[in-house]
Amino acid sequence: MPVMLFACFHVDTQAWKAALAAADPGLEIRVWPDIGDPAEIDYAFVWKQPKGVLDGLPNLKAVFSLGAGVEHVLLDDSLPAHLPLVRMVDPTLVSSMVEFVVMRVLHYHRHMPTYEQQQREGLWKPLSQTLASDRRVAILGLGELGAASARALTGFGFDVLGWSRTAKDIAGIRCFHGPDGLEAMLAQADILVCLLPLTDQTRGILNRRTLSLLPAGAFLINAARGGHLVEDDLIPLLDGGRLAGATLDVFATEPLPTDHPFWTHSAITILPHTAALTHPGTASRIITANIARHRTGKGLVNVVDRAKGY
Ligand code: NDP
Ligand code: OXD
Repeated sequence: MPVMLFACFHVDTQAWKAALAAADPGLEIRVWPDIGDPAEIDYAFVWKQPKGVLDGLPNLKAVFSLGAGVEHVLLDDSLPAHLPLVRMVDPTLVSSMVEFVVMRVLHYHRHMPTYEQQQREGLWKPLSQTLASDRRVAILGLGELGAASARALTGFGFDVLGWSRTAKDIAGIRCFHGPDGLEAMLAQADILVCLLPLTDQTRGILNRRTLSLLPAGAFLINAARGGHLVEDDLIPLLDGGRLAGATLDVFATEPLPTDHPFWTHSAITILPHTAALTHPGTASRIITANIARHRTGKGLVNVVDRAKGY
């Protein structure tokens, strides 16, 4: 019977244990720190784990991340260099993120911040409505989440732009890549959505310089990682009118400290890292199917490329 170390933090452990057991009754789950004999652990399942949880597991065969983003594992020195690291790729996660992105893009597109302010003032004042085809929505990252969000936005008729590391050709999306492509795209982005992995190349990519390339009055939606945004740069850009608003789901420090100035800024919407939550039921079936592949020698899917960092 394969044994899995469960070292996922800030999640409902009982719900996950039940979902994993339902997906594969033959998988034994050991919840960290009660791991029993370390030599019996075959697989580890991690999320927001303290550094070092993967130390001293001589027969570990693969590590699974509860999240699509894996920087939390790659930064942990206890991750053995030779082991496959598998990230979460789940259609349920993708559709949750698409909902989130569409929700916030429509919110800004349809002037909701202004209407909410007008309501507070008791002001009845219709605003002119920009056509979706005249609203340029740019997505940083055209992977599982970015490409699906881009496609969904084209369904509303938005002018959708997307940026990736490698060149892409996606029907209905104006695709950019590389550093030059980034600048060209930012100059045309009325609403900018970040769905990049956090790597050495993307850390701090949302900063005073790059965000100043956006047309004045643009909106930012960061649903990727707090490390993408240079937090100190945001409020001056909002107060100076370069940016009109920001939706932030992720932060450099989570939970966001109670005295952080983002909490009280009227142009910032804060979410507690819930843009797309990994669903125990669907994700457990995906992980156990992947383990079954591994055990029959077929090879794991969704293995992270350590050199790229995602
Ligand atoms: P993928 O690995 O599928 O896609 C990543 C995309 O980013 C690819 O298009 C890739 O380009 C692009 N990219 C990576 N590095 C660069 C770079 N240096 N320059 C330009 N483009 C780059 O990731 P997912 O779509 O599955 O997830 C994206 C991120 O979303 C996760 O890493 C995670 O941080 C975040 N996330 C946040 C959640 C939340 O609730 N807030 C939930 C789930 C994920 P290329 O295609 O050329 O390789
Ligand atoms: C993820 C996340 O990476 O939830 O999946 O942030």
